[in-house]
Amino acid sequence: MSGDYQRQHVDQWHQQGAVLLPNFFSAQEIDPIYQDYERIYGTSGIGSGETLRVATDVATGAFHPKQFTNMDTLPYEGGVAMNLISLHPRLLALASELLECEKIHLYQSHTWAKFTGDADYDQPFHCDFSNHTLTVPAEDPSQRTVNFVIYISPVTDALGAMHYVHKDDAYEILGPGAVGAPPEHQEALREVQRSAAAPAGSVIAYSIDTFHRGTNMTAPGGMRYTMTVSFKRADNANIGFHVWQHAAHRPWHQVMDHGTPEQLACLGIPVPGDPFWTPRTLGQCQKRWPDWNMQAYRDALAQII
Ligand SMILES: O=C(O)CCC(=O)C(=O)O
Ligand SMILES: [Fe+2]
Repeated sequence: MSGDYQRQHVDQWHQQGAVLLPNFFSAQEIDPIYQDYERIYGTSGIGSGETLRVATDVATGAFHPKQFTNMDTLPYEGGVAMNLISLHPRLLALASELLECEKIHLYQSHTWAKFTGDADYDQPFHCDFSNHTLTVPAEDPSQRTVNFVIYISPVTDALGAMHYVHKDDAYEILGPGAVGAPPEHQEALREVQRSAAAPAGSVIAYSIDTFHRGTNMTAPGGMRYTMTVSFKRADNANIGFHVWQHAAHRPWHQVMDHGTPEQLACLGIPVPGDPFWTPRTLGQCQKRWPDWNMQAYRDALAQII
């Protein structure tokens, strides 16, 4: 890590549970991904493009299956940029820094395209732990998660920017270490909420114990393209979301053929020099992925035997 700027971000993530990183990725890095999203999801939804508001018995937003459409999981039916952004070296460096650990795993990577009118995207404040662990968020920050939302298109408040609450504000309302926000406290949390609105290429980093919520799309004909990308320490079996190995029929070659050993290690693939790599496993793996450049793995083995 270099520079005070990043140190300040790391400190803020630790102290407040969330940090917004405007323009983390350049336009050159995001443009090809935007084009893939445009091809895959289009630029308009299934409805009129007018804001949809679903009346619920709570005035504080609700989860609804319609919010969770236009999503896909790594590997993507897009180019190399789209397939490797979740494992971008700068993202990995930041996740390692935040988790205070060199060995980290990518445990979640999904796209999400939202369109005004396709759903009422307003959610109550919550922490993302109920489908990331069978337990609760750890007290030790390095046993928690780093969750990134990458903005592929600009995200304004009218385009459903995530809203979040700093830890000290949340704990003042809910009590220290709280991970749930009952309906009677939702209004108070809204009074101290912050918006994660930012340009395309920006990233919001939060964690498994950070209070946040999705907000509704109100810009007529609006669209929001994001990717959700989450990391944990490699040795943390308490956290999970996707099982990469399960998606054998998906376009893994985009990741395998272009990922570095460091990037592939974040998916659980043993690094060069790991005892997993023997002449036999090297040969069989190269046969399975003929275009994977396995030179680093071969070189490391050659040094050992
Ligand atoms: O998409 C967003 O802005 C946040 C959504 C969210 O927090 C969730 O679905 O858990
Ligand atoms: Fe969430």
